[in-house]
Amino acid sequence: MFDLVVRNGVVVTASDTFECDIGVENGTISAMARNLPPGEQEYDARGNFVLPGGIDSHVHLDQDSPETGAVSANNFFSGTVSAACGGTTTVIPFARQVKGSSLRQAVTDYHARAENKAVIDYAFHVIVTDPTPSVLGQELPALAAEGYTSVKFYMTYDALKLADMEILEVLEFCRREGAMPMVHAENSDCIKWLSAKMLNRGLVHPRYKGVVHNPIVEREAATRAISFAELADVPLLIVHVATAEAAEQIRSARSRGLKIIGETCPQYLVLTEHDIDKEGMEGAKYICSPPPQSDENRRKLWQHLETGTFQVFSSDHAPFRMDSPTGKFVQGTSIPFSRITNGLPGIELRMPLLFSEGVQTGRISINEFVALTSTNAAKTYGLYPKKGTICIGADADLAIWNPNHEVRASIDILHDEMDYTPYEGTQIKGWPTTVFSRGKVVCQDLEFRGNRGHGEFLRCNRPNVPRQDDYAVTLANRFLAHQS
Ligand code: DUC
Ligand code: ZN
Ligand code: ZN
Repeated sequence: MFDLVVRNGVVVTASDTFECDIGVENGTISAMARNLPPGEQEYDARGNFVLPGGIDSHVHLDQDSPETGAVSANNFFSGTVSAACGGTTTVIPFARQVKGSSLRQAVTDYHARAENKAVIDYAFHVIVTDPTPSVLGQELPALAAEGYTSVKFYMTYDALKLADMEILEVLEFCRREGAMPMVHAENSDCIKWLSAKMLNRGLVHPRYKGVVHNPIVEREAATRAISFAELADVPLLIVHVATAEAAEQIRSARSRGLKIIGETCPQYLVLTEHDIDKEGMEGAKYICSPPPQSDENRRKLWQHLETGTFQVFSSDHAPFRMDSPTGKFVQGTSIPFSRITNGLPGIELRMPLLFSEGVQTGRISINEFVALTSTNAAKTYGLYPKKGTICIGADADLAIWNPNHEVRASIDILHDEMDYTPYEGTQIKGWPTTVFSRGKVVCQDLEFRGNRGHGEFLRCNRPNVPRQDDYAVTLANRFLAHQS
């Protein structure tokens, strides 16, 4: 007898859409067929899609800023509750090295933050800020062997950024060990130079954040990062791509056969510079790096999403409250745009926003939605097929998706302990009404129903970066999805 049978749903993976029941034993999928025998628990998914739970592979949970004193609004409990209630069943936050201390120390520290709190499964990327010989020679190889197989580095922020030689050394490590490098690609000096120009003229309103992060700033860094990856002969994921200019660089690199992977986020597909332009300090709600850009840029990013430039869609959830002395205004309430804490919340609305704005509008197929929100991240970070798809042997992480359920986005319905959502008032059509993590209900009808500490640490295998045509969902698939 199964522990759980999910019946009568339309199962969707990155490649297929079909009707069948799903039998679950000990948290994993053990049967997929029509008319399965009964389970101890029965769930009727008739009229709904059954999707693999989402993987949010770019989230900052309980990640404070030692430089400014800003404190994340989410610990691993509230952050993962919020994720689960939006259809996500795996998160990959960061363990950030503080310059001068060890990476191992950072990993130990973040484990302590997550243990007994996370309600869904989690892995960690490491952030390298100080690639000393012992970090490169001992710590990183040992951590990769233990399941930390993705390494993020920055090209901006004084406390975080690496010099070109350091970047090449990190990429060399990734090549040697088969680890996945990820980069925040923005040119630090361009930002500083433009910021000084604005501030010297007294141009301090949040709107100037967008002016300073001119699209050239991201394009310049993305181009160089791609060149470094080509030189080191290693795949590279460019995180939170905000501009069509950087997306063009990714597309061009991929067309040359390089394994350059692009990630974008809801804020770049839904928000624009008009949001940052709001009265007074309202614009602070939309301050992140890189910030949303023009309407035309947003339109082009959608085109890039539709045509395969991006493989991963993450939230870059970085929650800092407007009303907290350690939030957006930790450096003061009358401060220029450059001193407002960077980051937007988005972990809960990531999947509903893309479903509503992408699938319902016909911009992407539901299979592409699954690929972008779950499957491709699992492949990229070595979690596939335990996570990221629906197949026999996979974890029973399932999001029962009601395509007709309408929700008006509002801070009142979210679970992330924030005092605002940048998407307030947005009408969303399609919602994950029940979410299972390893066969256990974690969320039902927008309410958390899981258990603190249910989430387990996932050791990532070496990434298997697929060739381009394995990532791409075929046109035939898209055609079929639109027929149904
Ligand atoms: N930018 C980042 O690089 N990280 C978190 C938040 C942000 O806005
Ligand atoms: Zn970043
Ligand atoms: Zn980030």
